[in-house]
Amino acid sequence: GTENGQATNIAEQGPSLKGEILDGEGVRIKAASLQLEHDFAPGSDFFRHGWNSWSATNWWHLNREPWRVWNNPARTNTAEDAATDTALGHRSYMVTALREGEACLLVGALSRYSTVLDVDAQTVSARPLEGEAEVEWFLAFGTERECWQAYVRALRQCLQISKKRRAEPIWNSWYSWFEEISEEIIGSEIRPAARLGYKVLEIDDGWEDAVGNWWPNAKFSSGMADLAVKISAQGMAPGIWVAPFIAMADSEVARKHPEYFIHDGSGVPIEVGYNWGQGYFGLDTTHPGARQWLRGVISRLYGWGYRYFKLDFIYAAAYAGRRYKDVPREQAYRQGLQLIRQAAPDAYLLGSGAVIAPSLGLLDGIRVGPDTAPYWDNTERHKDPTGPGVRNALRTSLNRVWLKDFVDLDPDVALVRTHGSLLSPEVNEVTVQAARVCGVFNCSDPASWLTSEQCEYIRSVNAEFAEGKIEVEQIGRYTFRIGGAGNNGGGVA
Ligand code: 9PG
Repeated sequence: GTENGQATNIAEQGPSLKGEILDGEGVRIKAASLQLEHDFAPGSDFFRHGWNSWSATNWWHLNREPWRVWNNPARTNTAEDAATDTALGHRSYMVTALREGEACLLVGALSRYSTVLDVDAQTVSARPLEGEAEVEWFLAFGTERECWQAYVRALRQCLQISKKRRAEPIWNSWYSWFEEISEEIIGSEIRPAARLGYKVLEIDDGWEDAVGNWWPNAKFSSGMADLAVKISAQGMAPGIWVAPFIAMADSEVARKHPEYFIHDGSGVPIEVGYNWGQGYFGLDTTHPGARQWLRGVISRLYGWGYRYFKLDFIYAAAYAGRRYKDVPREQAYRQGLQLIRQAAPDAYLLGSGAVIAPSLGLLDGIRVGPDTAPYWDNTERHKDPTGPGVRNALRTSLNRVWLKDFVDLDPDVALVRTHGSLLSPEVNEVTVQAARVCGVFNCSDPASWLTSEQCEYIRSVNAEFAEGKIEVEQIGRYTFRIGGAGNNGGGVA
């Protein structure tokens, strides 16, 4: 660590420190930054944890090119932290680890804010994303399992977070209808979803006038309150998708109030990501006018009766750039989330495209991987581990199961249907098992696309999740024993 510019060699602090690291409980060091020498072999496994929900996350290898989006700057801007992304070396956020044989070294932060950890053949270097004067660092040495257990224990003690809510089974419109939804289509899904035992019906992207114009488009001419009433009448919580921290350049708020957005220093809003065939701006959640606008948007949706919010693309509030108040960007992000919480006090808040570390304690659930799709992989997206597909979604989500104590983990929808899908029934079943492992069952399959056996299966899975008694025991890095009531006698996934 460095203190007043002086480097402190922790190895010289005596055998006691080394002993603490070695006993598997770990050791804490307060410092602005850390640099450690390691003697792991050049081909050792390396754990890369990405910055936001969609960011590349995997156990990888030190002697290979870094695990990240390689060839697409627009996607780097959206799915990684563009300000710190690098092709030059292995970079992780919040926590990293090395593993050779049975030996594992974990270096992580006990912080509400993101940290940047670089690993090369000789060293691990750790620093805060935004230059806090001091971070509490955590080091553990032992087996991989001991290291993660110790880190989770320390993080729990440090952040004092416990889960408050448990996600109930959710039907979501995205992975079947995408933007083609209308009030007729949503209306026709309500009764079947209730009959299959879903407890939340979430209307995803496609209802709004435009991203930034958070009122219904012509396909929802009866208004959104009407659907909320119909969903509630069937005993489900009405859910809605909204991306409150972004707006398209031609949205009303961006045209009238460019000053509400993160800018380049001269007041010109900057592009903080790219989707729907265009770039978009990021809300400056420290700007009083922007805050009032945000409160208005969330209160309106809450007022219509929505009690489950899928808050999407929210990393945008933490994008590097200039703001009204000169506060660290992840502090601005947290202020934005706190405001949403006030405006929707008893709603379930799911964050997607969420920055992981600063979301802990504020969100009920977090999407822990990129989008899934009704196919396994898309080879046109070569070297983009953040692109849609079951493979990418499962890989990233299962590498984040250790976050389970802090927040609900949404691995994205499971698929049961065989209609309108390239997936085999075997892969479908893996997506359901991933839902059990992560604890959140989300599905977009319309009842009318399913066989009666598939309907029956979803009904039993929904009952299992509604009861909340699924027992999951992790027995390996990617191996879980799944038991508990109702799971057809359990099994190993
Ligand atoms: C609606 C969708 C669905 C989906 C969300 C989100 O990295 N990206 O460029 C990227 C783009 C879109 C995206 C995810 C990542 O999809 O995850 O569930 O709600 O928006 O438009």
